[in-house]
Amino acid sequence: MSRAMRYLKRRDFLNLSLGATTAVLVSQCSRVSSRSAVSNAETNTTQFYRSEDGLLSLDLDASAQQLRLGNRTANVLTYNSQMPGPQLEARPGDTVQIRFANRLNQPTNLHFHGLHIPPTGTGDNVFLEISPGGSHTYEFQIPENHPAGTFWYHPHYHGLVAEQLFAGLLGLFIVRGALDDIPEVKAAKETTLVLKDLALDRRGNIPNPGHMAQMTGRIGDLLLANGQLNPEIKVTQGELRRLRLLNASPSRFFQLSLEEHPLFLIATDGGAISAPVELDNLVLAPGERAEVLIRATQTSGQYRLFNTPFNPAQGMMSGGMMGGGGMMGGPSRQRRTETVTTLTYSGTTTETPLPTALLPIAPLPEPQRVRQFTLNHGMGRGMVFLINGQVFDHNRIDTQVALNTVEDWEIINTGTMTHPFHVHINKFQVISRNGQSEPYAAWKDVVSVSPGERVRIRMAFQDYTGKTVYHCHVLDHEDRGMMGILDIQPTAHQ
Ligand SMILES: [Cu+2]
Repeated sequence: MSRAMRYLKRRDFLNLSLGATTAVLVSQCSRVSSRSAVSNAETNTTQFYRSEDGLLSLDLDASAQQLRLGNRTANVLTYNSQMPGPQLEARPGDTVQIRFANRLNQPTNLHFHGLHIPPTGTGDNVFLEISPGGSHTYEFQIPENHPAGTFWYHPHYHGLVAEQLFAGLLGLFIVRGALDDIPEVKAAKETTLVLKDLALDRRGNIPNPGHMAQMTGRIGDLLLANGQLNPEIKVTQGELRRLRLLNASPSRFFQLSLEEHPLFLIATDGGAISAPVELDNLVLAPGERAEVLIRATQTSGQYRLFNTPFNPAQGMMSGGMMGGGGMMGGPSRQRRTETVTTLTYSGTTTETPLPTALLPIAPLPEPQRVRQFTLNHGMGRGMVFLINGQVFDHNRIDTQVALNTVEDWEIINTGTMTHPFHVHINKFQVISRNGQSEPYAAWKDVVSVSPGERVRIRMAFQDYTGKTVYHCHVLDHEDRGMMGILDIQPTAHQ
């Protein structure tokens, strides 16, 4: 099917679904209403938007919808009636225009996770409040020197971030560039895998997260890949397959391994690494992305991509502090190994080799300043999560930096749970973890910091001034205070 045809089909469906969307809006319930009438398996078909002649332009709305999930119905929140939302693709230098409409019954906004774009105005402005029935046109340019990589968009309205993402509001934003032009990478077939958990009660509604979620964040027992349960990926013997992976769960960590196939890591949050790194398993914290190559070296059969239990309290600490998935380790349902997706072999093709080199990662200059950020939790009105002893305050600037400077930030976890620390707008490199350097250089925008760890990251503040945020990407922790405001000042004012 051509892109234009797919688009037309989608438009037809969207027009049909508008009546149901309006019915949901009438509902006063802040949860997704079970009265919405749409039930169409086609809603699981991802819509694609690619830039043309340097422009990526689209309408995007957020609305409550009823989707099919296996043999059950799911009352979820969607972008353009889809979960995940439309996949957006652009190239460095392109202009992006997104005419966004809020058809939810609560405020929302959009965050473009990982993109290096202005944090203000019509850019990656997380301080915007788009009211129910309101709209906003996001418009920005992706810089000419922006790395190729796997980025994504989701709501960032403080207090509702975990709830809205968990309910289904997310989509991929892919930037294509130099990584995609490396011959072996270009020759590889590409499959995107958006991993996200979900919970549904017997009526297909998302249940209240409950008491445990105050600590661990909300965790669902359904593991979805591209909005489906254990979808099949068809591969051909000899081929090289590129998987773009996103952990879009608000709180759940994934630990992935593929039966009989090593994973060759080629890119992290911020794009390519310098050469493929062979991994037996890959841990993705909430918000993290990775791209891996898989050599289809088997001849036939089916091979499962497993998610094995990962205790976010133990994190990467050897032996673990809590042992045996104790209270902080999350609900027991996290302790089962589950299949995320299944590779099925059929046919044979000429073998594509692995690339030997990817893209160099230049070290950042020595920092002008070092700051400390201590992560912990405490009791306020229920559980609260703290950075340097404080909960988030809209009216307080926590950290002021100067444009065109380099800083080291030490993220110190004195609590009992792992916190994936995320900074908006500028990517960083992890310099050390408890004094030890990382096994390979990589561009990151999320870094997991386990209990007792001290992680040093190095960041250059480039191109854009204004206020933005850093926060824990266990989004229930963020909604409960673990966020700070970063103000990037013009150099002249320092
Ligand atoms: Cu956290």
